[in-house]
Amino acid sequence: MSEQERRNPDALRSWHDDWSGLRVAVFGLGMTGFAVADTLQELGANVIVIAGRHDEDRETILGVLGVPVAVTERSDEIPQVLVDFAPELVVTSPGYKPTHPLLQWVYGQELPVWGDIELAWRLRDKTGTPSDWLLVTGTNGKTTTTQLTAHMLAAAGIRVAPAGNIGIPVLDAIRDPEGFEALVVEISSYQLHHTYSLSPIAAVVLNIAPDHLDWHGSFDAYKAAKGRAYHQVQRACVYNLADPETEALVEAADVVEGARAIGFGTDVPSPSNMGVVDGVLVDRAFLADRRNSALELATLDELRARGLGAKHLVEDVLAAAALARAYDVSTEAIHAAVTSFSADHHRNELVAEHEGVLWVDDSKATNAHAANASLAAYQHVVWVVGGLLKGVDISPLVSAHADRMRAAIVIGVDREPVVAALAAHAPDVPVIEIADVDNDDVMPTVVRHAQTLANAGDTVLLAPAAASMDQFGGYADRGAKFADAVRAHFASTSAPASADDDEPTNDNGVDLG
Ligand code: UMA
Repeated sequence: MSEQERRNPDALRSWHDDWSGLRVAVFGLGMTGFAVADTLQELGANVIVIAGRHDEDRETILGVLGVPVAVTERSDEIPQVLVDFAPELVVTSPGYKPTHPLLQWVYGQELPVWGDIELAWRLRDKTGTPSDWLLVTGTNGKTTTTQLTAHMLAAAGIRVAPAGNIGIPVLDAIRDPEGFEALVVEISSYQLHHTYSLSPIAAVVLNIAPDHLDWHGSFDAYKAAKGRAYHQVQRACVYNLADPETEALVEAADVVEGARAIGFGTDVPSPSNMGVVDGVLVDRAFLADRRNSALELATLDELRARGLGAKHLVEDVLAAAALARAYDVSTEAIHAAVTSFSADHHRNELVAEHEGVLWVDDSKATNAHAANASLAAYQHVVWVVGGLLKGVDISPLVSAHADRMRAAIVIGVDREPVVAALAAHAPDVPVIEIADVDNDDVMPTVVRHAQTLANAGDTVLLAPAAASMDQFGGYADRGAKFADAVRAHFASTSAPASADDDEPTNDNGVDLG
């Protein structure tokens, strides 16, 4: 098929445009690939799915819909069926690295490559008026901030849904029969890499630390992807006052005329920022007289009562409030949302307290940056660490917290660099390596060792600074297995305290709930 016979899909910018017959190759058959193929099929496009793994259920459904699926055994092979199909557009799943041979082939063909979120942006007018979008990205805190923001908009009576990397493909939200006025889209760096035309009402990059370097190739490339969140923002680019990298991304962004930069942080805010004054979270950005006054949002005590007292969670609340305020949500609605919010499991969740030792599941700490915030919240820890390191050097994290470590228990496939970092930067800390153990026995073994290493006043902290897929079904599975193992271990001796009992705090007064 020659170049001339290709349609230009860039002209397609609405659900109601004519997508029929457009030849689209969809890469991946996970959550994303399925939602993309299903949507495009509904629009009458000519779709083929290329995937590296079988998924029986999804293949069956697509078979019924008449969408062909080609599962390729070898990732370095360009399937002939794809070449013959001569796609006019490729929509790729976020798991495919740009260096993946399939994408390399596509780039060589000079074909447009969109992510599912680019497609969803163009289709967001399915039920009539296009939904407004608020974007949330960052290395850590994305999911909590996305949930908080959606909760704030809902408290203001706006029909809103959280979507995206949080685990709900945006295309699923777009195709809700009733439609949504607003979507709060958690967007990962992978997803941002293939977005071009998004123009959100507001966006936040919560923080930036090296992560996913194996996917992006370098820290600079990762930062560049994150910076795309601010592209064409209409009203507010929200950034972290404690993280100059985020401000630099705002400065470099090409935004809609009139869009403002709004900083958030836990110090007293200057005009145009969100911050904390005498134990009260305040908005000094979205009011007329910001030189002389500020609007109260909630108190730190109210946050603590909801398990949101730790510094990084206060920051998430401020960031969410900035997005909501940019969307004209009232301070009353924000207050109502914050005081009724429940954080998810596996985020600094207290699993048990036994003989003065706290057992905490922060399995969501899948990278060094998140583990850093977690380790900083406890005085003395037996640290359960390791998994898939994703190409990140863990040494700075070890050296920053060596003095709080009672011991380290190292799990996962990438144990060697963790053990080496501990030997180099925490030479006095006892290290136990969990090797040659079935995946189901990892956490019971961890718990047995941890109990012998922890003293009263210590915290056994699962904050692995690594992804989980080497030994577990995901961070939630890893956290659940840890919690189950802790409970099983103590079941015979005494009943563990639940996280709902008297709200324990660490020596710094930070809530663990
Ligand atoms: N595949 C291959 N080879 C590859 C990569 C993918 O064959 O090299 C194919 C396989 O068919 C596989 C499918 O692609 O079954 C999986 O696609 P995917 O890895 O893109 O995952 P999805 O199921 O589509 O889920 C994705 C996000 N996953 C990733 O970015 C890895 C989910 O984020 C997201 O919730 C979902 O889309 C809906 O938007 C998860 C995640 O781990 C939670 N995100 C990372 C993070 O938060 O750190 C970025």
